[in-house]
Amino acid sequence: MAASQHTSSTSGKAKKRIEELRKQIDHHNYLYYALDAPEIPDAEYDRLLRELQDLEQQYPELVTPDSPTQRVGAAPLKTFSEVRHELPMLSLNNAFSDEEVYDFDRRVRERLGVENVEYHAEPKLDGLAISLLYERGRLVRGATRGDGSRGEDVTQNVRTIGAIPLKLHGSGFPALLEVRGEVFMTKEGFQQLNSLQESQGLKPFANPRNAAAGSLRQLDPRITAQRPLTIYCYGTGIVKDGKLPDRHSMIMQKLRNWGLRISPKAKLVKGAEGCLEYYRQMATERNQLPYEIDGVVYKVDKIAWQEQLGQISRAPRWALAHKFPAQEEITRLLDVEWQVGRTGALTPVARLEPVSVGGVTVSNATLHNQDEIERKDIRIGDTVIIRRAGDVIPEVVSVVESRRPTDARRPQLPTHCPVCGSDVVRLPGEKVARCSGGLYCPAQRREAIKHFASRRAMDIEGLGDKLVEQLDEKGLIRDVADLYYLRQEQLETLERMGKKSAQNLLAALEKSKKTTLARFIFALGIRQVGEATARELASYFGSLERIMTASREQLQQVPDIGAVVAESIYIFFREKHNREVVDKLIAAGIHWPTTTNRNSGPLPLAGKTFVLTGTLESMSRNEAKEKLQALGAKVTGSVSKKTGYVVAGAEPGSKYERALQLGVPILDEPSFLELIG
Ligand code: D41
Repeated sequence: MAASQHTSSTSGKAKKRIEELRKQIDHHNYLYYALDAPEIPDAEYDRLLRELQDLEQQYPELVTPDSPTQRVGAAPLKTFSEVRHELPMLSLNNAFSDEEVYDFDRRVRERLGVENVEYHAEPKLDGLAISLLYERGRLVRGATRGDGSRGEDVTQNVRTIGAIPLKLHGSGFPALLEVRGEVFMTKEGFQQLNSLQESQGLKPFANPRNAAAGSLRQLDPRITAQRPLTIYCYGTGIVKDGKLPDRHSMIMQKLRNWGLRISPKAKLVKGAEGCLEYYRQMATERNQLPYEIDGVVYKVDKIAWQEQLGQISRAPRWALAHKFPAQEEITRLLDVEWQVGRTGALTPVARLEPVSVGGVTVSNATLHNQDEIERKDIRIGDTVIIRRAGDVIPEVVSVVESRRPTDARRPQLPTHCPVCGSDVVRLPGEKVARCSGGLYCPAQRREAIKHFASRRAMDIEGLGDKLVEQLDEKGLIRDVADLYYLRQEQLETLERMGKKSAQNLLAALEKSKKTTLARFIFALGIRQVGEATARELASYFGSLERIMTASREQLQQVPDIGAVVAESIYIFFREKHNREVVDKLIAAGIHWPTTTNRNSGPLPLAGKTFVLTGTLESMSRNEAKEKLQALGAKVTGSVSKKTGYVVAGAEPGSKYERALQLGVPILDEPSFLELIG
């Protein structure tokens, strides 16, 4: 009796802690995914999750299906079962020209008998459409769009995607709510996945869309769990026992408040002119976006008008996809050259007859590696199809074999480095051939320096490719640390370098010394360590010293770091030359804020601007303002593109409208209270 009493009180304590942890983790998920405003470093989040996992392992009877730990991936399926969409998932009509957009707007206005129509304009993501069904706020089903009427039940896979809440946040949602959205992969996630695929000898994916589709339609959810999938929601399907706002833009804001991710780029625009302006804006931003889009979508904002317009053969009359021009072209392969990269890897580059692809002249394209050339059977002289996708380097997709000239010849992998003449070696099991010259090879040295200086690494403004080549040629820099020991009079001896530009460069170098640990680690150019891994390392270990001295096993404790990456980091810091360069850099004065500890870090809302509108129930506007300011936020009186959030209480005014127009996120009172803790 005494023993059992003891157990039940311990498990009572555990139950309380478990509930507390789940609440905290859900809160941080909401801030991270829906609001894109994380409050704590990844490492701290991981600690919470690990504590919860440990407790649940100890008390398995306390595990619930919507616990944040229940995302790891269930057992594999034999087949997917079929899902019928109660409300069909419609398709979109396409437009390719301004005229078609004017026609669309004219038809809409004529049918409605109105002069002006407001449209909700959104980026069109290149991913995979899915349906998420929430019952009393719990995710009960995820399904692919399929043919619009029937899709596949991918619930187990969808549950592994961190950006999809297992439980809706806050309150006020309908008892049954179907949310629709596009699952996709960021460009960075795609590239990392492909290098991983290649390092494991697996076939790389052709583009982020295929990678996303292939990952979601996996019979083994444990594989899906390892893929960098995310989502933006763009609409709703079935809704029961509850009401949604009467405008699409407001529904989107509601979805965000319920913890779902919606595009921060969406905006309200007026008429065809507004649509076209948005289209042009997105076309210029396209390459800078972290994910691929293939156009924009316009939707009549008023739901009553959407209903009035209805649909015609499976596509709504109230929506239009305005696509960017096709990005594939045909041209001739003139020659293949081999470029030496930062790690010595030889990459075959196609020299092409120049051709315009989606408005950009392309005369070079990547051929990836020797195996790809053989697999696609590409020969010099061939007519080839090339593709340009976003900011990715153009690639040769395939050969038009019927147009092959008789004298077409196979490209040959050189036996010696085209830059330094060292032997080219291809290790067994590796996909790429490498120059064995190491940092004696000018190409490798220069690439390492360019990478070090690049925007996402040390961000040394004005240190372009040409300058790096000159500095290297003159022997002024032998490694990245030498950059910080350059002197004004040395710089002035360079071509096209006056007094002023030399001063500017020195100032930029000085400025770059103040950095972050993650940037510094990334800048070192350790093989297999991209930006995301560098961030993980920085937040897990917190100091350079600890990263440099970590064992292979300790390195593998970091989320997403496996044996291969751990080995590469370990070896890098055991190399004498590398340690010397690091010491020399630190001696030059490179520094970063120590510890990512929440208490000593910057205030959570620093740099964010808020605008308050309407009446809050729980506090006066002044109190709200003070609370925000105490957290580092700036509170202003008018909404602009730079506004971070609009907090809307009851009966909000014109600021609310303005926020919708500009696509500024709107927080309702419960979400606001949660944000300020
Ligand atoms: O970003 C997208 N790919 C996207 C797709 C979007 N932003 N909005 C969409 N809206 C719809 C309607 C208007 C029919 C609800 C869509 C899609 N449909 C869609 N995605 C795949 C097929 C249709």
